[in-house]
Amino acid sequence: MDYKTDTICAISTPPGTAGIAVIRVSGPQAISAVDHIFQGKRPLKELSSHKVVYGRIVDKAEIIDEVCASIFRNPHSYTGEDVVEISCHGNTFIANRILELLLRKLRLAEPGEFTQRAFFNNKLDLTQVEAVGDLLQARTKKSHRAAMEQLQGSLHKKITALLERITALRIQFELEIDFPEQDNELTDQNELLQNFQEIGNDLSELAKTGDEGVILKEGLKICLVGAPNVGKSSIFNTFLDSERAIVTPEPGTTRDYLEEAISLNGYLIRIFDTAGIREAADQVEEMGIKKSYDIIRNSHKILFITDGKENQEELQNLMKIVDPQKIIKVLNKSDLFSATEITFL
Ligand SMILES: Nc1nc2c(ncn2[C@@H]2O[C@H](COP(=O)(O)OP(=O)(O)OP(=O)(O)O)[C@@H](O)[C@H]2O)c(=O)[nH]1
Ligand SMILES: [Mg+2]
Repeated sequence: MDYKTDTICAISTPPGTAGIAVIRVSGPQAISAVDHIFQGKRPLKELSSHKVVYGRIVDKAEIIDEVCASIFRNPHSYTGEDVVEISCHGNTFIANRILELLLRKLRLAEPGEFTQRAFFNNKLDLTQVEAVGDLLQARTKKSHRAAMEQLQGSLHKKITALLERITALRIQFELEIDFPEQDNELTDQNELLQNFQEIGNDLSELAKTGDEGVILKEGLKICLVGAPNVGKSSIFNTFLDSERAIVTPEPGTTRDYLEEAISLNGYLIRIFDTAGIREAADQVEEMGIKKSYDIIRNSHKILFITDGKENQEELQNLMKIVDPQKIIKVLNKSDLFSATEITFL
C-alpha cells in the first residue's frame, strides 16, 4: 500500500473558543509553506529541529495573529516528515484564516492522515495506531491507562515475543518432518508438544485481553430488564444518582430505551433502562420492546429485576435469547414483603 507524499495541513484542536488552537502541517513543503505566511526573528528554514519560535501570521500587510511555531525536522517528528505546528489564539475564525492561507499551497489532511503517515514511516506500528485512537476516546482511568500502555508498545512486545516463539517452534517441527529418520538431538517430541500447548494457551490469554480491551474502550454494557412496574427505572436513576428516567406507579411508563454512562472504579459502564419484555399494547410500545431485545442481546450483563411476584415466564423468555450466565437476578421492592414471602431467589 502506498501513501501520498504531498504536504498536508489541518486544525488539530476542536472548534470553539479556547486558550490556543493548533494547526499542524506535515510533509516536504511544511517549513517553506509556513515560512511564506510567518514573520519571526528568523525564517523557520534556518532553525534546527525541536525549536519553538514566536512570530506573526500575515496575509500580505494584514496581521492575522501572534503565534508560536514549533518545528520538527524529519525523521524526528510524529509523522516522520518535516512538521510545523502553529499555536494560535484559540478562536475558530483565526484558526480557519490561517488554514485558508496554508491551503493556497497545501492540501487539507484527511481524518487520521497524520497518524497514517506515522505508520508508513515506521514511527508507529498498527497496535500503536490503534492506541492513538483509543487514547483520544478514553473516558475513564482504566481505558486511559490501557491505551497509554499500548501506545508505549506493550501489545507490540507481546505479539513480537509470541511470533518469535512460533517461528522457533515451526523450525523445529520442519526439522522433524524433513529428517524423521535422523535421531535429532535438538528435538525432543514431548518438549515440542509442550511448547505448542504453551503457545496456544498464551495466544488464548492474549485473545481474552482483547475482549477486555473492547470492554475498556466501549464500556461494559449493563441492561435492566423485567416486567412492567418492577422498578427498572428507579434502579437506573439510583445508579446515575439523578432523576434521569421517568418513574410512575403506572405500568408501561418506559416505552423507549434510555442509555447513560457512569464511571465505576475507573471502568466505563453503560447502563440501559428498557421498556422491558412483554406483550405490546400499541405500535409505539412494540417498537420500544423490539429495541429492548436488541439491547439485551448486545449487553454484557443483564440485571433481571423482579418485585418478588411470579416471574418465571419472563425469565424463561429472557433465557431463550441470552446466555443465562449473563443474567443477574435482582430483587426490588424488598420493603414490601418479608423474607419468608420471597419465592424468587
Ligand atoms: N415500595 C417500593 N416501591 C418502589 C421501589 N422501587 C420502585 N418503586 C415504585 O414502583 C413504581 C414503578 O417504578 P419504575 O421505576 O417506574 O418501574 P419500571 O420497571 O421502570 O416500570 P415500567 O417502565 O413501567 O416498566 C414507582 O411508583 C416506584 O416509586 C422499591 O424499592 N420499593
Ligand atoms: Mg421504567
